[in-house]
Amino acid sequence: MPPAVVMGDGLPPLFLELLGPDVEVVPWTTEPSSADARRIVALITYGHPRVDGPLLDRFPNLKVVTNHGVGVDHIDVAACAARRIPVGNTPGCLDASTADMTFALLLAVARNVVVGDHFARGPEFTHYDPAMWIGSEVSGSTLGIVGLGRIGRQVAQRARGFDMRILYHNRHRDTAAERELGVVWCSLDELLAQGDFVSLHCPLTPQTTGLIGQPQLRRMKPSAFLINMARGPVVQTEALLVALRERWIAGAGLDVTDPEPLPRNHPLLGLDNLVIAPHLGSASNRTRRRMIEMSIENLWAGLTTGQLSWSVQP
Ligand code: 8YV
Repeated sequence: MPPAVVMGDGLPPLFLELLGPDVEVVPWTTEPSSADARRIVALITYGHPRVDGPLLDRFPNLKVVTNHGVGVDHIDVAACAARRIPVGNTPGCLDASTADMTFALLLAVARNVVVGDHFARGPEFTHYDPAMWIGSEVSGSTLGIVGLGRIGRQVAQRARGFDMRILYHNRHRDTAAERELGVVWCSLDELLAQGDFVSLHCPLTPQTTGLIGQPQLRRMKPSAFLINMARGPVVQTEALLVALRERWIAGAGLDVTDPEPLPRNHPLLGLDNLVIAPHLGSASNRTRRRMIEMSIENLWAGLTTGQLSWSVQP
């Protein structure tokens, strides 16, 4: 049998190794020749390339779109469904690593880990002064989780270890989580007003786009920190810039930005009350391996039975 031809860009060596010789990977293109386009039976979305109706229409033999990752805001899932092309993703396996990273950013910004690191390496650090780089205590503080899905729950579990009071805001109340994790539902406004840390874990949808803007940042305490582990456009970038500059809030930890990456001369990048990571939520060895395995399982299911192990509904 000739290898199945799939389109995917930037796949790391492990991905190619696990795909094996039965799959030929060709570079991502939105303008294939019609002969090339007919060969493509699957799209592997690695690192969020846009998939929409016009792109799908270029590939008449497409059987599956398999996404490396859980968030599918870059894929028009309804357009796929309309063409009977299943979309797979990798839920669950990245919850723990993303929750770990949430706490990495939260602790880093609250306890001056990054600015302290720069200082400790620099020429100014000539003697120890107990008055320097005093941060905000995480233990015993109040955490507000926006989006108590799988990842939000794992964040709550970790927060319990820090003796935090945990508020959450979700479209629906989760009484099981309230019982199991001791989390308390409240309105977004109340969560913003009470949280010492406000941590975003919702998917990017029309409802969550721009969710955190000037009025929401104004509602937060001047001592509070915003953590965005969701998607950049959930936070209005210009509003966050003003809030951090003018100290409406104490600081922010961002794993994602809008745009991503920010232009290299963006003023946010000059602020020392911001800790920023290049979208590392799921970037641990174990998680990345599992994401690849799940993407490949979905790929083969799409090419054979059409019934994916993990599929996204429109
Ligand atoms: C991935 C992510 O880095 O799962 C997600 O939604 O954003 C990340 O885990 C990304 O999907 C890479 O393909």
